[in-house]
Amino acid sequence: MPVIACRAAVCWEAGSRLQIETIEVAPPKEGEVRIKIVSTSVCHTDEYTRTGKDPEGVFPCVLGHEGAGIVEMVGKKVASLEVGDHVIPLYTPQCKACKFCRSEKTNLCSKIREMQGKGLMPDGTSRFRCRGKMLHHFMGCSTFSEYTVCAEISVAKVNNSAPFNRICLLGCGITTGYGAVLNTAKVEPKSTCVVFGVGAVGLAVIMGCVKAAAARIVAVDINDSKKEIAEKFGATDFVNPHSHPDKKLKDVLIELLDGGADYSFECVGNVELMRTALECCHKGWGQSVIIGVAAAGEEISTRPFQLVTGRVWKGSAFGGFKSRDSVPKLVDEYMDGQLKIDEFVTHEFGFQDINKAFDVARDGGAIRCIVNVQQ
Ligand code: NAD
Ligand code: AHE
Ligand code: ZN
Repeated sequence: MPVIACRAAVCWEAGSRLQIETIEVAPPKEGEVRIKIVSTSVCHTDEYTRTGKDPEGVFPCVLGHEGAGIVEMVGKKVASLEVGDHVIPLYTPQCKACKFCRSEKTNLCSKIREMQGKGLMPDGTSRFRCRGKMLHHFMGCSTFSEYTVCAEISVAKVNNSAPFNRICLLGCGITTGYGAVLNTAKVEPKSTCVVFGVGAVGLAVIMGCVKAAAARIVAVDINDSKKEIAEKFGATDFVNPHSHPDKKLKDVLIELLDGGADYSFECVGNVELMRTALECCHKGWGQSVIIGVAAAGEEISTRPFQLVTGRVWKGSAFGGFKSRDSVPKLVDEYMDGQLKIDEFVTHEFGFQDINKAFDVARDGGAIRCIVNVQQ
């Protein structure tokens, strides 16, 4: 069975910049497929994991979880995918059989979650080697490689006329923010919403709030340059906390929204901001959804009275979408002009320049940087 030698961006240890290496990618085992990745992007979670802050970041590894490509080889007993299918790898799989998949209440399939968290394929081994060493997988996707191997249940087959360098963004950020509004919060028309953090996830939240016909959408970011794009997406107000040095941010927002928000969304990963996001919610009914990923060991806190008086704290992973069922539909929505993706793309690089994509993502100026892996 052919092992492929190809280029991949390897993160050898926590904190290191990625290195373009020639790696060996083994053929897919039973229930797996090998995918030629065409385009990928850098999500904040890749950068956060690269720094070593995520306990589930296991090194050396091939990072990346926002990608799109073409099935190159299928393993035994793969029934739902064929060579040549256009696909998006999914860090939240959908086996359709586990307790979680059978419940309408969650999208958190548990079938392969344990091994995925250890950076391994479902059988507890890796398909990647480089310089005589095993490389770990990441989030079941490892899209920073010309070829990767994923479990069949972690792959969505999509419309084969959709552009890879756009739909790769449905592998995480856009789907996450959009679904957090429509599936997790279920925002109603005329609601008031606050979105903390205007990155790709925050903008997708704004897009979801517009779709839900929210009356007020307040975007909060410490970077004033995000005001323009937030408003372009449909934010009605922009608040930079640094412009109110003498006031608590939650008081600024409560005043602006006549008692507080119906819904708030934390899209940064800052535990202090998560508290503000809960406490700026309206007494009696306000709901706050945590989307941001906080570093290992960090905890959230608030006075229990905040909850006793009717505020609700929730969280959302992959926008609450049942992944294999939903991602193909989102691709179709994009193709029909119903869902924005192009507007999220601020930079585009060849694979050799993947570290530049990390640099601009870190600088805060970028929304999403596309990396075309085959270039
Ligand atoms: P990003 O880095 O592109 O955007 C973050 C934004 O937050 C930036 O505009 C930045 O200026 C702003 N910001 C930073 N500190 C701030 C503060 N104190 N107050 C207000 N704004 C602040 O990130 P992203 O890729 O959009 O991801 C956002 C978060 O969501 C990350 O924590 C990421 O790990 C997480 N995430 C979670 C899921 C999930 O399924 N739950 C999926 C994707 C990403
Ligand atoms: N591994 C971390 C938590 C990381 C985390 O929260 N991941 C999000 C996706 S981030 C995508 O950019 C998620 O959906 N988690 C659900 C899951 O099952 O992984 C930790 O703290 O241990
Ligand atoms: Zn992500």
